[in-house]
Amino acid sequence: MYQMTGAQLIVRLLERQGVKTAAGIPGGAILPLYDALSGSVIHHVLARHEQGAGFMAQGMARVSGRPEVCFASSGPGATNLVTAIADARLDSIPLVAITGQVPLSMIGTDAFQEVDIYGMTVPITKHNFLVRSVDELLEVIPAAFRIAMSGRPGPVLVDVPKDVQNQTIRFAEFPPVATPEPLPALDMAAVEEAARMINAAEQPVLYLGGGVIHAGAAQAAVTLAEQAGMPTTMTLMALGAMPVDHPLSIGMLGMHAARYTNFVLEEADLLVCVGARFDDRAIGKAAQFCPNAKIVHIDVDPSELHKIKQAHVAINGDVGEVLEALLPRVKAALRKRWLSHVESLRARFPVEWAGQDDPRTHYGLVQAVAAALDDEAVITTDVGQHQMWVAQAYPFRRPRQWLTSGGLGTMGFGMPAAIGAALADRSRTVVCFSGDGSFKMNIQELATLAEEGLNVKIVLMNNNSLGLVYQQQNLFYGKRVFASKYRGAPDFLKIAEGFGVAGVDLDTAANPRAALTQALHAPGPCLIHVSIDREEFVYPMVPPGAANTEMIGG
Ligand SMILES: Cc1ncc(C[n+]2csc(CCOP(=O)(O)OP(=O)(O)O)c2C)c(N)n1
Repeated sequence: MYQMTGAQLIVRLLERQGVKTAAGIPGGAILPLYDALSGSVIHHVLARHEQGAGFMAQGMARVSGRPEVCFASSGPGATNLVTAIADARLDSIPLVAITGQVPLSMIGTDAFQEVDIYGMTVPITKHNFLVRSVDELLEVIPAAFRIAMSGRPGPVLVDVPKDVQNQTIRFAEFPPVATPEPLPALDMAAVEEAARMINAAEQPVLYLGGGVIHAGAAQAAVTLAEQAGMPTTMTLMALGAMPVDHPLSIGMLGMHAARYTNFVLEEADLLVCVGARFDDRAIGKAAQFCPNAKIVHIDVDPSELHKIKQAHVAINGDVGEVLEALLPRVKAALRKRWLSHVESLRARFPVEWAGQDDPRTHYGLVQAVAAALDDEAVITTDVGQHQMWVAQAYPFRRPRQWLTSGGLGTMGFGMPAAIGAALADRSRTVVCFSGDGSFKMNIQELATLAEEGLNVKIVLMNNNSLGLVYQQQNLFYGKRVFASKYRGAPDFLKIAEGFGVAGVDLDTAANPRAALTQALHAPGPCLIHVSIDREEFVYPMVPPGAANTEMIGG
């Protein structure tokens, strides 16, 4: 017979689940859990803001592919987690958020630091729990992990009242360690039909989404592309699924794609969509996306099928399993005519990265960082122009090399996610490309970074503005620039120094390339500061609401 408190039980269940590291901030309503955590093998990372803790857990999960854990206290602690949870939901990241709550008898009394975090997170979690007795924990904690990792991954919140944490439980056996639930059997008739359509197509395109990365199916997707001679495009979330320099890669599609990529899609007669969801940033105006193509849609989440585009064949299942089932049924094809047409479009609309030889320009900086690192490095970004420049110009070559907030587009994601990535695998160099607007949204996590001594390099692309907003106002609001240029200009290097993080200023470096390389290779955290011309915009660009073929610039 085991006997322990609810708090101790939670910690034991997390340990049994294989949790090695978790991030959070304590407070009154979660102190029993923290007390139990103090005696655990789990490494607790003390974030400086709960949103930072949520993104650290996300960073770990995006690298490991496993559910990772964050903690917050009740009330403001819990509400500070909300953005990171919503972000995990939109990018399908397995996350288990555990919050403290006021004692059961006080719920509903507007007690100190009481919020209904259960109610608030209903629409942004895959599932959530309010635990009402210590006995429930035996089921709820494993269930949280099982739900987070089964099928389409996502965030689960477990709200645990303080008295439940303090209750004593006696039990005979620990529940089994949670594993993903099996998926329904594949519809083999649909697989056969998809294979027939691929074999019959003359101008097929493979369209890969983040689901390919989550499912560990990148290699199978590349094999399918090679076998069937299919040019392959990737969403922002799928970058790295096929190496960018693979001859069949036509790069990212959508709002900031290369021109030729969107033109290739325009001419497709079959679109094989794998683990992607026809997001508006990827497809532009839905009615005009791939106007001539039949659609095969493969997704683990049945609610994505036919949601935005009616599929001719829809297959619900693990995308890796579906691809393995398709491969023996898909004929080897060279598709010389189609591929040479794709090449002619590529040659007609060449991708050029202006200033690419100068590490003090936006593209040049991205390429100089890439040149200094190997493919083992992990790259995170914040949200804005810098995010799109990195997506366009960084040569991603492997799954989970690239962590970005795609669905929610959350400024402040980059640095705590980079901390999480480094916590998940301390052997890797992690680079966070940030903008000066985004960086300030979780700048306090420099303290956490310094404390943990992680190998995280922040490349701060400083245009002293909310660049992407400034760009939109210039292009679509008659150049009426409002609330997007900063008047103050903080000294980021001094701020970093104040937090105990070393810095390098490429603006003043005699040899910026050498200084960059040295900073990237020196162990430990570092802030690499570069001024970027505010008038540099992200091109090409599909104007909001337009079709992908109506790109401007570039
Ligand atoms: C939390 C949050 N607030 C507001 C926005 C809207 N937004 C998108 S990009 C952007 C500007 C980003 O500025 P910065 O981080 O400096 O990057 P830059 O575009 O200059 O590269 C803003 C305000 C957002 N995405 N996230």
